[in-house]
Amino acid sequence: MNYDRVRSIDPDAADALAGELSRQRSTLSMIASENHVSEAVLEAQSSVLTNKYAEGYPGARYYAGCEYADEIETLAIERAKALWGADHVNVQPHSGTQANQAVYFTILEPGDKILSLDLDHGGHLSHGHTANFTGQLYEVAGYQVDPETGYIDYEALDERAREFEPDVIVSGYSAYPRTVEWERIQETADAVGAYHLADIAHITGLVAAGVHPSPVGVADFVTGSTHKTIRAGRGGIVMCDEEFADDIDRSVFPGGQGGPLMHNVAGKAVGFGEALDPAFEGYAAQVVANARALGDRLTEHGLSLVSGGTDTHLVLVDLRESHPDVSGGDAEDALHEAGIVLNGNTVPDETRSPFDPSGIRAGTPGLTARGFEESEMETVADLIVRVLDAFEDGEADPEVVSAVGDEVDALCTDHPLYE
Ligand code: DSN
Repeated sequence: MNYDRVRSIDPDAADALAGELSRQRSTLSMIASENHVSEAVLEAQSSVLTNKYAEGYPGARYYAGCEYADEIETLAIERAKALWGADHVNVQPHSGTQANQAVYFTILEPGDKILSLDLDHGGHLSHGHTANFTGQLYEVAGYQVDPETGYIDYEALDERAREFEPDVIVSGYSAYPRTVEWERIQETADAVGAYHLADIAHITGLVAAGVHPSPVGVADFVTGSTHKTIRAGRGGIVMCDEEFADDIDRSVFPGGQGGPLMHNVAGKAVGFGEALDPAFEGYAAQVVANARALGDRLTEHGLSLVSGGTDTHLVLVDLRESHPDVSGGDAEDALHEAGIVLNGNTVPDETRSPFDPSGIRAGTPGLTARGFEESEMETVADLIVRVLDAFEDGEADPEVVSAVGDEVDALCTDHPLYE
């Protein structure tokens, strides 16, 4: 993989592209929402379909010359149906947020009510945050995790729903490490006459592989992204029953988007095809086993995990007990310096700020794609703790950071990426 053609006309852009390739090769990507796609998906995403306008849907486009766009989109749709078992799938959303937007546009009017998990308890901006269109167009109330257990407080959710009478309850989260009980939320939605949107953006691949229960067939709408635990390149999807199919399609295009990004749809087709291979189940199971190994080892070192562990691809560490003088932001910076790339994250009942929160979130999809297994995740946990323990007066000892960086280099060399 090189960027010679770019370099011949644009050395600055080539430097940035080559720099990013080198960064991914030489660091441990542990941002829970990121992954490394296969070279086949990369090739599909950088294909000539980037040149094609294809407003509409297969067989009913607003432009000529869409025969291959139709083929690739149909492949993506059929493969998605096989992976998740939904009646109807729209593969055009540019991202998970655009997938959620399509659902809101289908079922809500401005001023209608959304009930969703608070952002600092693991929710997502597109579930009703004031900085997002959802918080500006709709009335939003929050539910929370139980402060004692870190698990969703389903009883409190039910009570809140009965008081607030939402039009939609949103489940599915961006920093929640535990299995979601879709049926319990559906019972509440039924009791209050609300729709149920399950946003499985983070766990799309885990659900496809059957290592997390599926909300398909339970919730009215299921949205997801295609680049986190499933390795199909950037984008979103919406799934629903046949009864909402036409409305969802109209809400995606022309309601919320223009022409689909057909090169991304091609990436989805190829990535979904890869996920239909039985080997993908092994990958997804390893993602979870790796997250558990990481979490267990961090706990052995005295770190506190929100909910005490994980059932998914991520762990959320609350640093307040073990490292009260280290903020999530400072931890993120020092670990980044050592080549471990994760993010500072808010924790339930956050006492700092979203810009410099009290926790760190770490995920295993990317390292698992590079072939890491449990024993190496334990080594990674040891490295993370060495950096956290090296803090004094708000700064990590540079010698420790550098020594950890050398060990990160060795791990990366053992697990080459895009050779
Ligand atoms: N930005 C993603 C995450 O990190 O969870 C969600 O959109």
